[in-house]
Amino acid sequence: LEGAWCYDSQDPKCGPTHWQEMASACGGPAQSPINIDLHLVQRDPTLGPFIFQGYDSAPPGPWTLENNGHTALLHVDTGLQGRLEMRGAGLPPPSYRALQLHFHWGTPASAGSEHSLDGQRSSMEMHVVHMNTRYRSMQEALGHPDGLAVLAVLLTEQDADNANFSVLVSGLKNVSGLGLSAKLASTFPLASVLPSSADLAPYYRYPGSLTTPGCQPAVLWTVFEDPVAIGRAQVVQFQTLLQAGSQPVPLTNNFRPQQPLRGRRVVASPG
Ligand code: 1SD
Ligand code: ZN
Repeated sequence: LEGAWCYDSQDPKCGPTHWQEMASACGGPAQSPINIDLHLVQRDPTLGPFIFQGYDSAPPGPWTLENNGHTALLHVDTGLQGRLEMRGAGLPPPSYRALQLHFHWGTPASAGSEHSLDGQRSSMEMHVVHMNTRYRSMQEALGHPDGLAVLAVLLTEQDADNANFSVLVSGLKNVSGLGLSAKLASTFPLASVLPSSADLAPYYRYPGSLTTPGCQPAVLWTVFEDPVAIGRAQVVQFQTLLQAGSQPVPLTNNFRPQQPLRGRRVVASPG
């Protein structure tokens, strides 16, 4: 049912305008990503800080990096020992468990973030996907508006590499083709790739969806206001991944077009 979707850069015949033919929710309400119009955002004094558990140290691992033909995806959920959980920040109890992180990017000439602030897109966007621990499976979580919580981090390009991404970026050469996966040389603290002092960092919150088919409206989105830097050469490593096994066609512009708000409210963390 969801096997045939793609981005326009891969093949316009299965691009975002066709997603709702494969997954009807893609044409439904509460879709992501969106532009965040800072003048329309309301501060919500009840939104507290995040409480991150396990994000400050490198968990046991190993972590597996995968090229799934749509993105580079790092599996960070390695069971009980390295359990990574967050709560607080206006999220419903009890907690959300980190499952994976992945990226959206453009081309050397164009930005590739999914969200934007006042129309400003960033070079890349990282999503850290979390599942509500009250649900037993991804399938169950996808049926509830609070099933997932995704942390979105806007990545802005700078000349120097960001050393906190170097283990991950080094792994990309081992997953150049579709369907390849490889263990990372080491794990790293999740906090090291989030904005500094992420528990207290300002953020925007809105109810939305997966940005890929089936587009289920099951995501409480957090978009951090502060970007994280990434090196120009590191961005190129993502843009060099291939979208198929053998054809040398690079995977680029793997972001969904922005979706209408349709009456939703975006709120901002206090102060
Ligand atoms: O594109 C991802 C997809 O790879 C998968 O991780 C899904 C969650 O199961 O989430 C979407 S996204 O909305 O985080 N882009
Ligand atoms: Zn994503």
